[in-house]
Amino acid sequence: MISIEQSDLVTSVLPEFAINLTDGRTEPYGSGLINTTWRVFTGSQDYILQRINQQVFRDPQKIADNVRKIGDYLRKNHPDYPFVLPIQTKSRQELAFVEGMGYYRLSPFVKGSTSLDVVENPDEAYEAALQFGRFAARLSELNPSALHITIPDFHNLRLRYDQFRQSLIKGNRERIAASGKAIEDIEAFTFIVSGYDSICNDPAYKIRVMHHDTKISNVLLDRNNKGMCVIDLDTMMPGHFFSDAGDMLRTYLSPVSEEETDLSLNHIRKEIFEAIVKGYLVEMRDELTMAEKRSFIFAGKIMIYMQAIRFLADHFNDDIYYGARYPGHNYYRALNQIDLLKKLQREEPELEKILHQHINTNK
Ligand code: GN1
Ligand code: MG
Repeated sequence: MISIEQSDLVTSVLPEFAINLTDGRTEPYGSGLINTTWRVFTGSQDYILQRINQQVFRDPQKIADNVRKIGDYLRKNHPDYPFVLPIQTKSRQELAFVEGMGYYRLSPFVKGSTSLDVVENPDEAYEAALQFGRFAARLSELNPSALHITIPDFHNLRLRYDQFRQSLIKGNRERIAASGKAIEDIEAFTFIVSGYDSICNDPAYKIRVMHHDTKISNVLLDRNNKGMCVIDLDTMMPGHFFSDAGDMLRTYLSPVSEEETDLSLNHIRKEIFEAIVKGYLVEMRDELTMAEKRSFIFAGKIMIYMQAIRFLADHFNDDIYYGARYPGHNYYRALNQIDLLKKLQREEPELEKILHQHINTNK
């Protein structure tokens, strides 16, 4: 990964954009693992600057095209939706390319907005789920194939599983030898991969325009903690409902994140589950098929399992994708996700009851 000097951002990157940011000061911002983000302070309006990770997004222009397409669609069909328009470059592009420094995009920081790193209460989960549901519902008439696929096979669980198997063959022998229990746990959940295959072959599970990164920090809230809109459209592309619903379950249900190594703190909060279901269905009740609604919990399993195998495979592959801030970082992240998956499985009967109450009512 190349390291970017903040002074270079001000002298080489910000001048590419069609607004005057000569007085800008940048500070690292957020907690994303893939792109690098800064907040640009100007004294009045602030901005969010992001460098696109080209190892992951091989063709950043596809992101720019998608964002433009979605922006145009919303402006035409849902002008009330508060879409955060990116700032164009001097040559009217959505991305600035700077030789030796990569691709950047700039958006206004929405005044009065905040975002959260963890879901603390059901109201927050409800607001976030409602926002992701609203975004999906607003885009439900946009033909998914009109969008580029910005990361091929991003949530292809079959492929992720094959990649995990590959990492067992080609990966770091010492790390693999020390991870017997985790590997065994992963193998005990392969029914999720088969379930995923069935979903992909069943027309009752539709191809939709999905966000693919529904973590809480991608929702902007106003001063009263009401959802305003969603952000981070890098992975807006055709997909299945489980990507968005499942990643909300993965990242909101537990009071601690995937970074937590004290697994006794990981647990499933049923009231948060209920809030996610309620919030999402406010917007998506008429959009989702019955098969999709019934698979809400399975969506969570797919996404938690996928994250567990991605982390563990990366550990075996010497952390080439996610990086590691301490020895074994991706191993512990994987253990966290395996633990979460087991706990979700344990609570499933209770969660099913809650789910069915909401599917069967017309609230
Ligand atoms: C990555 O960079 P960030 O934090 O938005 C990853 C997601 C994972 C997440 C796990 C493009 O997202 O799929 O769920 O890390 N994004 C990509 O924290 O790989
Ligand atoms: Mg993201």
